[in-house]
Amino acid sequence: MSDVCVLGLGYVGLPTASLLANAGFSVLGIDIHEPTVAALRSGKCRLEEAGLSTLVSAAVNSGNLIAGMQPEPCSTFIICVPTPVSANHKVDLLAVESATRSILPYLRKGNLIILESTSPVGTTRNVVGRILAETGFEPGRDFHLCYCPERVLPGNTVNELINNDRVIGGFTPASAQAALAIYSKFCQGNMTLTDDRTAEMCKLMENTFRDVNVALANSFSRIAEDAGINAWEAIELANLHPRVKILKPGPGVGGHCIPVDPWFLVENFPQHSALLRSAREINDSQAKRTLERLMRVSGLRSGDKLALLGAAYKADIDDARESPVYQLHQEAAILNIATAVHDPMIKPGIHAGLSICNDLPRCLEAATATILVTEHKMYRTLTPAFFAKHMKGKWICDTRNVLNHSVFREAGFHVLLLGDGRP
Ligand code: SAJ
Repeated sequence: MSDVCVLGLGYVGLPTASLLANAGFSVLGIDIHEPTVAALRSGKCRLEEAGLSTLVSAAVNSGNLIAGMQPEPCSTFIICVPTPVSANHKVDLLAVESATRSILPYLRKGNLIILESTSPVGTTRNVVGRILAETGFEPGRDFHLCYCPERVLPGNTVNELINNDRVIGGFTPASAQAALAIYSKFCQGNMTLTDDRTAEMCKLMENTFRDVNVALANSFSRIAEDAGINAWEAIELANLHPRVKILKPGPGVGGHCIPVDPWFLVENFPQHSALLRSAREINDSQAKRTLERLMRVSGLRSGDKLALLGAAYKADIDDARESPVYQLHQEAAILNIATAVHDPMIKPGIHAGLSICNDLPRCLEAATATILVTEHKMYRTLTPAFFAKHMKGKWICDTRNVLNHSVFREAGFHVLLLGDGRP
């Protein structure tokens, strides 16, 4: 019998399972995606994260981490499955419900069940707890139940799983203590105990805080564009104030967390969520606005080709989920502008209906304009001569303020910087 069963071997479940295995637990990692299970069985890591493949192979080689598609009796079950929102911004808890149901035949008295997936307030007790209670066991009395959110920044997952502080929310104080005993085996950050509902709220507040702050930066960039000011310079100067830390404007907010999680609060508390909803709407309309602005000033027209550089939702990661590149592509398609999408980190192919290539000259070929969507390191090194060799037109829109604009302008390019309203 394994000590811990981790359900969901994604960006959080896989490193968590590996860290627990390397800490000496016998771990069973479960996923419904057969290739993910097959890869783990052969010690391979399908995710690009610093230090993760070494961690995974060490865990598998030690014999402490095995993979499967069905749970087995275990002392602890950790649920790390996705909680997306639907097109109308309603939470989809199907994966949480189904992972919980898969535990039902194996639930024993004294087990500890932990939900890590970001979830609406009340999910741990009202969804996970209630499903598990179908066995006749009661949470808090017969088994421990907890909500313990992760806080890892994709791209730095392993380091942050080990070093970040954590909040551990127990349905009962004894449940929180039981989870603390597990996490303290690999987490070196401070761990603070609370109840499950407060921990759920805390996670939603963290990501909503980030979303609202990016929306504030995006609002400032829009005002600066209209006022004829460079928002980047104004933000840098405002940040010299000891209590001001304005984030960076950009083409929109991507990833599987920040554009999703605020909706969990908006859905359940609409009467108090005007600011949250507005932030979501601002961030979601950045892509459309960027394209419209480029079309207003450049010669980009229906029938032209537009190159989009960067499909990952942020720099130097291989994750395109909810990336602003999708909105840019869709808005361009509505205007009959063909797009070619390049990314140096993402495996070439079709990703959620979008074709992504890693051949930059081909992406730029015959393009009238280029939008730099993601600030990958490699894009910072590109020279005007490289663009001039491959592009047809001379328009570059920099949404991240990473290119050397004066060098590009001297070479005859028109550079449109997001947030810069100076003539
Ligand atoms: N972004 C900006 N301007 C900024 C900062 C970010 O436009 O100044 C954009 C990024 O380009 C990206 C999006 O926001 O498209 C989200 O990126 P991020 O780095 O802010 O966050 P994530 O989604 O990679 O990770 C977040 C983190 N949450 C917070 O910082 C509060 C992470 O700690 C969470 O663990 C993660 O969500 C999660 O799993 O919930």
